[in-house]
Amino acid sequence: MNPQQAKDIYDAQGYVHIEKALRGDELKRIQTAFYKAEENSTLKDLLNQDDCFVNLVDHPAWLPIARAIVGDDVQLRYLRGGVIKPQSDSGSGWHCDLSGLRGIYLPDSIIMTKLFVYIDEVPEDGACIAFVPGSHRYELGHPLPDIESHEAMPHHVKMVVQAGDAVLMNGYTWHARFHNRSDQPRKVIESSYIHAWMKTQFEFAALSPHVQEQILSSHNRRQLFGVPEPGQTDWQRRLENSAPHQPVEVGI
Ligand SMILES: O=C(O)CCC(=O)C(=O)O
Repeated sequence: MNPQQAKDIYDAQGYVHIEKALRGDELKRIQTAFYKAEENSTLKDLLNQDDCFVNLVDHPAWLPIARAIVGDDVQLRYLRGGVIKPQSDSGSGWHCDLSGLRGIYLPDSIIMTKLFVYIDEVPEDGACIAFVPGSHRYELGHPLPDIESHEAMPHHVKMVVQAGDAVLMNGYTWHARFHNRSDQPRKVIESSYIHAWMKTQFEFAALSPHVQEQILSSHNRRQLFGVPEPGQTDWQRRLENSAPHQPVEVGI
């Protein structure tokens, strides 16, 4: 699956499953760093814990897909780890993250796309994320059905994933996390990509000098991590190898 094929699936369904996005030694390294952060209660601050988490932001398995989806002005909104306990009533209920947003025609806009990177497998009875395919095209205000369980949502598709798989989800797609009925905790790294002119949920200044150095040395990383670029407005920002920003003259 190349980035364009992944985007086509995402555009049709409102999500795309990227199988085996991480594997081998790289997956092991990230798993080990994640377990350490879990032990140290630093999952909410992964970027400061290990360079392998910084490297996830521009990872070749999904950044080209996120870039094709969001555009060349893509930037990170946040990145954090999370663990859902085994045998827990930990479902989220069906919802749409962007349903409260006004002034944008969401069925035809990309405002935010979420990325889930799975540290361990999530079995069928685990805390799977599930989607209603195509719901990212529903009209604004389309009501969620009044249902009593996650399972009762018509046409839903549950993501049963392996360690190292990733899922990209349009922020307007109907989705839910199911209760965890399995004996396994669910471990995931969640992040979100937005446009460079939007507000991030992390502070660059809160990153360690070492992490800041990793970011400042690259044009694309400066954009992805929201570091201002002297002489450029946030509207003008583009990743390298993009067509340059061309202001268009309108009106008379
Ligand atoms: O944890 C999950 O699988 C989904 C979380 C969720 O519903 C959300 O991010 O809006």
